Amino acid sequence: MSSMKEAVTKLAAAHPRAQGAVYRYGTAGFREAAEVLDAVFVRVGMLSWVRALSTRANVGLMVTASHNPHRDNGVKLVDPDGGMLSQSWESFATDLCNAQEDKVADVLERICNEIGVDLAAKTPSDIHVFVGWDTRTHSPRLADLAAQGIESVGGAAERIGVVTTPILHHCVRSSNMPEEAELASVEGYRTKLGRAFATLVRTAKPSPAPQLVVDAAFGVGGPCFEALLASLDNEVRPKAEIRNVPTGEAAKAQEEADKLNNGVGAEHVQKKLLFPEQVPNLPDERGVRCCSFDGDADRIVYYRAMGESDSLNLFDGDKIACLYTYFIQMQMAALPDALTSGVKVGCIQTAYANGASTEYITKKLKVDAPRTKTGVKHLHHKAVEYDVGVYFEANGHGTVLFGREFISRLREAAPGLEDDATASAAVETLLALEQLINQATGDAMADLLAVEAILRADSMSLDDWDGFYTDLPSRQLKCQVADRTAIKTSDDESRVLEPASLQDAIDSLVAQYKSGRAFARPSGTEDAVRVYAEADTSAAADELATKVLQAVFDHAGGVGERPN
Ligand code: G16
Repeated sequence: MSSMKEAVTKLAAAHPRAQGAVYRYGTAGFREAAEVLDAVFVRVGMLSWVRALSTRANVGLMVTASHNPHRDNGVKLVDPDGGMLSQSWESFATDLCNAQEDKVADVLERICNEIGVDLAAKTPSDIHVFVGWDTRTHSPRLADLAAQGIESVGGAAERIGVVTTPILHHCVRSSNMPEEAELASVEGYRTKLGRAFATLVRTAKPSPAPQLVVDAAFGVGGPCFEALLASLDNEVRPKAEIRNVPTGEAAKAQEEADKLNNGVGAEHVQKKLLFPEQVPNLPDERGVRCCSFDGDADRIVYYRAMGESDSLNLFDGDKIACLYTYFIQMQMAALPDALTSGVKVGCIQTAYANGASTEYITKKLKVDAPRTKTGVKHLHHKAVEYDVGVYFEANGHGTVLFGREFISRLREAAPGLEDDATASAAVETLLALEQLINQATGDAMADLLAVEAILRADSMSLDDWDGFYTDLPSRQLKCQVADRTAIKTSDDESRVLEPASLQDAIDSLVAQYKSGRAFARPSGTEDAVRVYAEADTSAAADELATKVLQAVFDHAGGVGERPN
């Protein structure tokens, strides 16, 4: 047995799979209770190095369970272009993580043979796997296991420490681009965003920065956003106050761990339509602009308390996508035809997108709005088909991808536009947006700065933004079933294929509601089935969602109490 094979087998044996565990690659990678993940981490560490060798580029591995409760953890694998691991590799990851301990080396060898990687060949000195982790108490240990996995197959792990998921994506992407390689670090991330944000704000009409309250969900976004804010020039820095930030005191570690995503954060606000704790402080902060990150800061939603009853006025991922698309279309309209001819703009959504947002994008902005399955990996994949591909999930996960050719076209044209101030400003704005908005994945901090810059640039109030369209009332619920993998859906997840009786039940329920729409799908990050319903009134949407949830419970083996 070669020494590498021996090292792999020894490490796999030292960190066996949890008894009876079947590891599934979900919406964003493996995600489970932290205590059953040791085996997964050493093995995905090994695989990430194989991926780096097969692409001859740096890749990344992020330890986080994002919006899940603190007890869970997970891994997000990042490809050389900064996107999620290619879907064609998900089955390799699944095979490796589920292999018997003494077969791990064989499965790894089989994968290497299949893709033509020789692990025994001389290790390239300039390639590594970036490893980052969030603030969960178990994350550093799991990151270390991943690094041991990488090193067991001769790879190099570059530990970048406690970062948001999008910072890790940024580092990987930049490190593989010669023109950006010097920015492939946490400091480089801040420099890049700071420069682009300053450009956008300086070209805007002068107006005082409005008050903004940020709920960091007791996650990694808190310390990272504090550092980012501190690095911005005084002159342009948003007037943001960050709340729900872990103090970092060891004595409070468990107490704060339990607060992560618990009654706070983007998932709580967007799914439950409830304010997070402490944000805003009412009634003093009625009408104040607020936003929430999720646990690893790759999602953001905005909101404010409105009216005497302090109802929640939500600006979810759909509204952010509409703001981006509207603003980009405005800049495009200011460009000479030669720069925009043949340029395709699209705004990608999922089945969760509110019908009113889709209508605004397609009818008002006259932009394509195709839908994909849930999961940014699917939206991202579609967005690259456009020269400007805006993509957002309603839960606040999204970004804008600018095609390389379109950006080159703008860069080359810029010097010749000096006599046309409007066109010149539009080019500068689009180029700065491409630098500010994360080109690899959804990024709460980058999206926050982009939204703030756009609102300032266009002198837009929250009322103006809110007035783009009125959401159709909707409700999202979830319940547990015995085996959620038994539920199969259509490609766009709008219909259940198995069990067929469940879709029949949903169809007959939807038919009873004016403007009714509903679907159910198994979550790829939690042990739950999610239900979405829309109808003409809030009460009707709530009722339809509850009835569909009951149908899921009845037809798909619900566990626990029947929802009512
Ligand atoms: C991940 C994915 C998102 C997805 C979310 C929920 O987000 O990156 O694209 O919308 O899970 O997925 P599901 O409905 O399958 O549970 P995060 O922020 O949790 O990593």
